[in-house]
Amino acid sequence: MDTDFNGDVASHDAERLQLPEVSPLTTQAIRDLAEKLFDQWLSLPETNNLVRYMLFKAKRGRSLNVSGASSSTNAAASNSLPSMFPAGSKPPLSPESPSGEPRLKKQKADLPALGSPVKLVNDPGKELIPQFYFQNGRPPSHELKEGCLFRINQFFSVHMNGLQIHEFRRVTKEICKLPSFFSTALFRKIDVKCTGIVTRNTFVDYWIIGNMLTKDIAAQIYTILKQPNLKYLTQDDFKPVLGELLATHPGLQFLQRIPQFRGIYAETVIYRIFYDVNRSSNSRLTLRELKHSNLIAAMEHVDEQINVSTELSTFWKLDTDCDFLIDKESIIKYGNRALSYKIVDRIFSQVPRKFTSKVEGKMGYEDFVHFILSEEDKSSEPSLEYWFKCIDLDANGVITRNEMQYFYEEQMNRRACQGRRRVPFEDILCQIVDMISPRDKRYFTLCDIKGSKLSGCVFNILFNITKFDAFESRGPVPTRQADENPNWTEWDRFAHREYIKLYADRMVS
Ligand SMILES: [Ca+2]
Ligand SMILES: [Ca+2]
Repeated sequence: MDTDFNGDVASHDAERLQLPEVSPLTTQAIRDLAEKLFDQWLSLPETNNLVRYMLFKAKRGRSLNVSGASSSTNAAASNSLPSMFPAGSKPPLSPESPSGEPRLKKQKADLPALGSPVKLVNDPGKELIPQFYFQNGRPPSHELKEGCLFRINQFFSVHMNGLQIHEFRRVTKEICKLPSFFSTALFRKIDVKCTGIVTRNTFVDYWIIGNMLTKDIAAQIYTILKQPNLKYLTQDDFKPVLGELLATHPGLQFLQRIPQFRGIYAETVIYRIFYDVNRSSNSRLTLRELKHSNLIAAMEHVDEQINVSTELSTFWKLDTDCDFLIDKESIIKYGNRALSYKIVDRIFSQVPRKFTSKVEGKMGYEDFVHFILSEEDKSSEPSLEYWFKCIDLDANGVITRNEMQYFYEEQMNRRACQGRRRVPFEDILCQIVDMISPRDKRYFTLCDIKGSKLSGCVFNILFNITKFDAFESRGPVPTRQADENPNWTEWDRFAHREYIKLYADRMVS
């Protein structure tokens, strides 16, 4: 959850909060810290249980009965609260300072510094809050630390002078429990002085004293890959890991023979990671996005090379002048001229996503990967967001009848040119509304679109004539292939078809 504080701070009752005047710089630092604290608190298992419990109670309309909710809070304030709090109950509030003293002053007197442990409160009436924020990460328990040290000592006892980079993989796998392709990145992170050696002490400093041991795998990866001055991961941060993965993965041996192909392969994998994980599409992968993803699983299955080859081979087929760019005409030819001019116009207006290509009117390879993943698997969330933006002509966050009609008209005319019956928009609209079942029948929100399994078909009706025809002749009944591989996504099926085509071409030639 990204907390947006814009404007909120100013609207608080400063008297009530008893906050001293602070400079804007300090305010920003406090906001950052508050957000960090909130994240940390939110990630605790106890918090998860509490929130789940409160949701459970709220859903049943029971009083949340949270300790700390003051019975004297005035009724006017509770009237303006969101309806998730049942009538009569109050959201948890911070208790008032009993002495009426400004809270910040009191905190300064009692606590040595921010980030230090919250002191035990002697008053038995007050609830004791266990420390949940540790400025440098949660320190390991005694048992965990001793267990890890034992394994480290055992390992380094036969490598008294330390380990070189090629000897470090076992440490990465067996002690850090990380995939072995993180070995080089981890080694370089520890060997800050570039000595080419990691000793027992430097490793203990980094892994145990630095509290890496207690982080979850997402936070470990984030810490290892991140540049020290940034608060997010960039695509470049993944290059060393991908390089190592592709060089060592048994399923990707074929790449050893074509080194120039390896770079582009690594790039494709990075683009796909960002397509799936970086949901804010700003090329800045945050720890929060990383925690919500199954990145490690995705990276471990990177050997499903047929998928990656599909993106590349399709790109090459379309890039007939070999300038590594794709123009509008090429996308029109995509999928046997399946897409309408109107939708291609929207893509090239960069509505769903701004192109990374620096050449006007042309998409680069990264842009193409986003396009093809969205086009070939319309069951994925990034794809639904991509096409939603295309259809939402006025960008007001809802798709209306007129917006759909604008796209459908071209489809109807194309079908008429093929001698097919014209299906009026009104008839199609009824079907579409049934398929989406929106909350309000006057428009579709992104939430409605994501909530229906048939949204992909709706988008095909609006701008992909080949898939529209296929849908009409077959209906939304699962195909035989779908029955055989129920876990496959639309993308897997597309990649499989393309792979068979490629294989057949190779056999012929
Ligand atoms: Ca080209
Ligand atoms: Ca709209």
